[in-house]
Order: sequence, then structure tokens, then C-alpha cells
Amino acid sequence: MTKKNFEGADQESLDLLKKMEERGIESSYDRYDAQQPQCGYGKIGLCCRHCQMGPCNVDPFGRGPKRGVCGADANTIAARHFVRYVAAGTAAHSDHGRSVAELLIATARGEAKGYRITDVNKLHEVAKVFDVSTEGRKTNEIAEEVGEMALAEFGKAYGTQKFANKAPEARIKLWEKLNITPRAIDREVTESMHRTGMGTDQDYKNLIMQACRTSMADGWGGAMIATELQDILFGTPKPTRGTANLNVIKEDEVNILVHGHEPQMSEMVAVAASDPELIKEAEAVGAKGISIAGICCTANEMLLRHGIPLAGHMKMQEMAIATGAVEVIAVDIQCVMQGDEEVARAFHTKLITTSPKAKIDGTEHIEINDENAYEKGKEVVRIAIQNFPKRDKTKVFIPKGKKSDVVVGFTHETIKYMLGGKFRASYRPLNDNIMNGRIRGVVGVVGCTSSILWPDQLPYMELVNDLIANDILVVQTGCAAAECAREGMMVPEHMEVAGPGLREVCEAVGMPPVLHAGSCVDNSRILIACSEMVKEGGLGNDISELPVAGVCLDWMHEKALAIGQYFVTSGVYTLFGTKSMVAGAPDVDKFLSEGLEELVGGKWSFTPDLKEMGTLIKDHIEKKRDALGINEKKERKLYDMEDRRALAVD
Ligand code: NFS
Ligand code: SF4
Repeated sequence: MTKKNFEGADQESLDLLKKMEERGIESSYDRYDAQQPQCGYGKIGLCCRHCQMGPCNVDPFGRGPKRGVCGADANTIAARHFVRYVAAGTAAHSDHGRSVAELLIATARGEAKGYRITDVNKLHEVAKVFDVSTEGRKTNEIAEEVGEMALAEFGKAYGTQKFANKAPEARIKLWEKLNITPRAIDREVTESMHRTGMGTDQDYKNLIMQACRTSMADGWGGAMIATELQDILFGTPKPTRGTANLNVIKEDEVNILVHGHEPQMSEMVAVAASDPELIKEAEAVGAKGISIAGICCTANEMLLRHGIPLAGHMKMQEMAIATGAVEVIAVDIQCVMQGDEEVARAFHTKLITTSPKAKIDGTEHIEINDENAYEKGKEVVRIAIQNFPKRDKTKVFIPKGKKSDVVVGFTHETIKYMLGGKFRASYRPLNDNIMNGRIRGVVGVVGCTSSILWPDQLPYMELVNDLIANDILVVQTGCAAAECAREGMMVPEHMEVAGPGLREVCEAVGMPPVLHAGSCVDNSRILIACSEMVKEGGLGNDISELPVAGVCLDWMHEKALAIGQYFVTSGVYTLFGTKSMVAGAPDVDKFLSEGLEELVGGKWSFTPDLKEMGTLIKDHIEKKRDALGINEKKERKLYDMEDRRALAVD
């Protein structure tokens, strides 16, 4: 570790990093250092290794080669790189969505022991999207057909994504005009891979438009399927209390960490952990109980639905194991560092992989599928119990620092209920508060944390506090949400930091000014919320007219880029806190940050400068408010159509 300042904002993480260093355990921060200097061509999108005549680099300064062996120029190479990122991200979220669809079918058929249909209302709503009739039919029958229809979205030969119909009318028309309404999910991913290979699509604008369509097969396709079907199976989150930080790991209990993304595995491990028989077994080995805590998006899923504590986000996974108090860390898919295996080996901790899609060399694999999940969940818990006596107490280090309370679970449904009231659930009050200026706008602060930024750098916290202080309501998902949860920003009391307008709204409703809406697939909830705001009226006819923005500061996974791209394509100004990944190709860069806006109404900005980002967001929101005509002082006359016409004549 080159940076050895172990004092700072996230002191608990820093304390554990220090412990790891003392014990000679390598962390992702060490490995990041060891990778320096990283390839400069790759960082700015100018490295192509799509065929065996390469790898080819293009010199951004014009001193070296201007083209790859095949003749591909900087624009083509950078745009292809961008499309492949988006396709990979789309594949990840969507393959997750596919598993949920399969689980829904298995559950409906009674083949998935332990699972059940929890939210029948949601099932009926989704049935409408898929034209599945509900009249006089049994819940399981409807669920099976909904599952089948969702599964068909991945490979259907004709037609476009059904969920895309949830967008505002004007948006749907625009997508149709541009021919970017997503078709079958697998088709968009496949076509992206095809077009980015050697010698196919070599027009950067054409490539980026395919990135638009592919990303929407994620946001309005695979990710939305994951979210909506998970709600049907496990319940739509409601405001829930919980705790967050590394020290949710307990000194005197059997600790099991669940890590990854799909709730299938973690839900069953949680069910097993509350089995009285297993709790007895835990007590028999001297533990006070069985404690479950989550890492990454699995943590968000478990926290929002069950109030199960969140131990940490992506970059905290190694630190959580390094507490030495973890009996088992059970993982499924995505964002699981291979480095976890080495950390686990330094302790008694057992790392168990559970998905046939994601094994790690040197770790135990217990395959959990729809049919055996309940039994296997128990097996995982039992392994943890048996491992408890092997815990070396001298190695245990759970940092004392803060454990933050949180109130989470703000889906678009909850926002509707909270603001509109139980009996008149509606977006009207939110729209009204935006129109009267108490709330200036809404910003989604989402996405990853990475081992590039040290735990003493907390840009999410800084930016989010700045936004709420300016009366901008913040909605969060993913690891960005986990970071602010850990910092204690997701309690109603945090409204102290908010500006007077936002505070008034929070006070009236009793909600935090920073709303946790779920995991990364749950960004689809934000798309629906935006659509509903438009449909409610008063804020224009399209998502691109709303005073909203999307932000990710510390992105690392391909999934984050797919999310960013579908927000842009849905009409949202989207800002990432890094340098542009296509900076080496100024034309592509300009197309993303300017050209796209003329086409889809949304655009990209890349900037590592937090101040600049804050200004860009606030200016954008005020610009949109101006365009909507909701920034006039109240005493000023509001112009109606008649007046406008009169003005135009003048
Ligand atoms: Ni999202 Fe979730 Fe976190 Fe980034 Fe990884 S856990 S799906 S990719 S790092 S936010
Ligand atoms: Fe080089 Fe072209 Fe092959 Fe890419 S596709 S590696 S630019 S020759």
C-alpha cells in the first residue's frame, strides 16, 4: 500500500486494512498499487484486442500509429470498447433476471421448496404488462404464465421489450423513431458482440446507437424483470429499519456473510438461520445465535426486504472477512473478488460458492438451485455452526467505531404511498413539491465503490450532502447507497443537513432526505418513478424534461456503464466521477456528451472533480426547471397557452 494513512472518514475500514497489513494479508489496495502504472491506452479506450492481428493501440498524441492493423481508427476502437462494456453489463443484470424468471416458474409449479409468491398485487400488475389474464385464475397459474412471458423476453424472435411500454408516450415514440426500442435481450447482447468484432460496424455513431438499444434491454428489460419478479417472490420493499457497517458482525455469534446479487441463495440462508433447530445447534457450540449480514447488492436486497444488517459494499468485502469472526461467506454471482479466497484462508473462514456460473478455484462449492435451495441453505448454515469452534479468538478484530441506523425501502411504490398517503397514493404531492420549488429536483446517486478510492475518501457523502442542502431529493441504489447508509445518512434525522424546502417535505412525511431504493437492478425502479412523474402531469411530457439527473462517482463494473447508458437513452443527464473511458477518441467523447442529447434528450458527463459535478447537476436542474416554466416567482403571472401565443407575436 503506497498510501498508508490509516486515519480517516471510514475509520472502521481503515482499521481493518491496517490489521490486514500487519498480518501480511494482501488487499485489493495492494494489488491496485502493484498494477501501477496501468495501461494508458486502455484507460482512454484506445486499445483493441478483438482479433489476432492485434492488440492494437492508437496514439492519442498523433506521434504513433493512427490506426489498428485492420485500419480501425480511434473512434471505432473506442466506440467498440464502449459497446462491449455496455453489452457485458446488460448480460450480467439480465442473466440475473433470467434466473429470477426461472425461479418464479419453478415456484409457481411447486417445484421450489421454501419459496412462495409473496406480493400478489405486484404479480397482477406485471401480468398486465405481459397481457396475462388474471380473471378467475389461481395465483400460481398467473405466476407461471408471467414467468414464462418474462423468460420469453430474452429470446423472442419478434417484437420489443414489453416493460418499455411503461415509459411515457413521447419517449416510446422517440425510441421507435430512432429504432432503438430494445428487441430480445439476448439478441441485443449478441448483436453488440457481433458488430464490435473485427471488420463489422466501423461508424462510431452507429455503434453508440447500438449501445443505446442494448443498454435499454437491460434497464427496461433484464434488470426490470429481475426487480419486478423479485418483488413478486420476496415482497416489494417497504420502509424498514436496519443497521449498517462492518461492526454488524458479532463477536459472540455464528457469523454468515451473504455476498453477491441474486436473492435466491441469501433468502434461503436467512430462512435457515432462523430455524430453531439450527439455532439450538449454534448454542450447543457456544454461540449466542446465528447472525447474517450482507455484502454488495445482496446486502441491499436483504436489508430492504428484511432489515438484515448490511456489513459493507464492494470494496469492504475483504475487510469484512478480515474481522476474523466470519464462519462462512456464501457468494453467488458478480462483484465477488477472487482475493476473498486468500483472505478467508488467513482465518478459519470458509468461502462457499453457490452458483454453477461462478466458482472460485480453491474454494468449496455447494450448488444451490431452485429445487434444493432450502436444504442447501441449511447445509451452509450448519457448516458455519461447525466452523464456529475453530474461530481463533486472538485473531478476531471487529472495529468498535460507528454502527449506523438506517431507514430504507423506498421503491417507487413507497414514494407514492409516503407522499400521497395511504388512500390516495399518487405522485401528485411529489410533482407539486417540485413545481412549487420546495424540492428543486431529484437525483439518483447510484453504482459502485472501487479500490481506487481509499476509505478516507468519501465523495458520495460529500456530493449527496451538497445536493440535499440544495433541496434536491436523492434516491440511491447499489454500493453508493450502502456507502451513505454506512455513513448514517439514511435516517429522518439527517434532514438537518437538507435545505429548508426539502426538510419541510421530509418533516411532513417523516422520511430521510436520502432514499434507499435497492440494489443495482433496482435502478429500474427509478426509471418507473421518472415515468410516473411524467404521467402525473405538470412536469412536461417526457423524462428528458424532468429536473432530474443520475450520478455514479466510483464506478468499476461494466454493469455501471450499462446503467448509465440506459439512463442517458431514457432522457436523463448522467454523470460519472471518472475521466471519460473514451477520452482518447474526442469525436466519440463529444457524441456521448453532446450529440446524443439532440437525439435522445439525455447525455453523459465524465468528471472526477466533485465541485464541478455538483455545479453541473444543479445548473442542469435549474435549466430544466426554467424550461418547464416552474422557476417563475409565485407572484408572477403564470402564462397559459393564450399568453404564450401573444408573446410569440410580439
Ligand atoms: Ni452494482 Fe452490485 Fe456494487 Fe457496482 Fe458491484 S455490487 S450490481 S456493480 S460494485 S454497485
Ligand atoms: Fe487491431 Fe483491428 Fe484486430 Fe482490433 S480488430 S486488434 S484494431 S487489427
